[in-house]
Amino acid sequence: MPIWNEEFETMSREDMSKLQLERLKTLVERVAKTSSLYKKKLAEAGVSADDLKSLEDISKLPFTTKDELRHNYPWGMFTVPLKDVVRVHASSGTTGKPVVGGYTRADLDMWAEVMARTVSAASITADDVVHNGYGYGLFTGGLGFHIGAEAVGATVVPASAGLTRRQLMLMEDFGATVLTCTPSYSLVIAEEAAAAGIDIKERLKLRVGVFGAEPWTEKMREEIEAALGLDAYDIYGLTEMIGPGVSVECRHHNGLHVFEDHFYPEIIDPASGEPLGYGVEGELVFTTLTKEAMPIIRYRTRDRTILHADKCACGRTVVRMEKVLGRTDDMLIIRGVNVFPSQIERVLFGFDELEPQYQIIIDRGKHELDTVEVWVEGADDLFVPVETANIQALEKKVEARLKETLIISCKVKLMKPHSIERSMGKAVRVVDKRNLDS
Ligand code: DLL
Repeated sequence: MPIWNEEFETMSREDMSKLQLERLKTLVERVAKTSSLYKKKLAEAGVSADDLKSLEDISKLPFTTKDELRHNYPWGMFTVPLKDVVRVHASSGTTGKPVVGGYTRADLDMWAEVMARTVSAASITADDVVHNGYGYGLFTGGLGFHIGAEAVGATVVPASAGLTRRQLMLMEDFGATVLTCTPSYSLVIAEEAAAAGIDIKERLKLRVGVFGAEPWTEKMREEIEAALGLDAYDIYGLTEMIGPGVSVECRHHNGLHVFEDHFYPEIIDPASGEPLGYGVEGELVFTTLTKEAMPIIRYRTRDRTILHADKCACGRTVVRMEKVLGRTDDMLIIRGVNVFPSQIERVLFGFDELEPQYQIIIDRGKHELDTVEVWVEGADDLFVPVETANIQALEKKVEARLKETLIISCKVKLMKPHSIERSMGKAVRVVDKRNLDS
């Protein structure tokens, strides 16, 4: 498969480091003049561009947090006059104000470039019909994929999310070979097809899917590939950096290639902030090396992963990040015990009788005691005919496995297929009723 930009994607480590240091110095020099936030932060840290002698010196620079972005809502993070900002996007966010991203014309060109690299890594070419089921609008997914697929000359169908039956019809009629949407929505499409008696593998020509914007496991990849008959690629990105286009898998599926000439990645210890090396799990931090409208220094993503620097069999030399392992801030504290939703998911996915559709409901019961219910859908044959004893036995088995892993007890409720509410975008996995007001 062709590499879109050989020069940058296969650059030697030495040349890449040199380029990154040059770009980092230029960035620091510029924000010290154009951003009141960074002017203050750099002065407080007592650092200037001249102190950056090697890339390791990046650790002298202060971090940027999501809270700072929120405090500077809506335009406070921009370092160019608004007349030079030609587009804005925003992440939805469940509480408070959204996080805004702004783009100059040059930023949009850079986005098209990294998205062209992205879709090329996922083996998409001018011969493909790309059915784009990411939401169009403030969310970066729809328009981000749109410009990348157009840049490589593919035929783009800007379907956006929703109206699932219609999506199936369009994919069939237009001969879609590629599907792009959230991994959870791809399963909604598969379910809708099954319910309508449509054999996707027979009637559709899908060969590739590019799924991201939310965490998904290898087990989910297997389910999606089997249900839709395609090769599923993971793509990662965030509004604060650019949207999608930060990293993507190639056909070897051994981590996501980071376009590090634009987004410099680091892994840090989330507690101390100390940089950790390659091969160690920690929090992912990014610096935008080339963005004009909204440059960000050392942004704490809260996403947990591991970086690798060895060359990939595809020929790319850029750093790879493993599939996101979870978030540092999705930790739930239940009856004083730390619980990660990803631990619960791993237990559920260990049972063949269960489907990858679940929700974790946390509430505060009598005597201020937290309760956890795990709702998970069972496979069709568990319910036809309904064998209450079997269902209860399975619930007990899952409860026991969860207790072993989490230490605390959860109540498991086995649900009929399709009974947990589906999302057209990112799936809602945790419903914490304890702090709905915050
Ligand atoms: O989700 C951008 C995007 C659109 C990525 C389409 C991929 C495809 P935000 O809405 O700002 O941006 O959400 C960013 O979503 O910090 C991660 O926690 C999560 N996330 C994104 N991609 C992945 C992924 C877009 N592949 C936040 N795996 C990030 C796990 C992901 N989590």
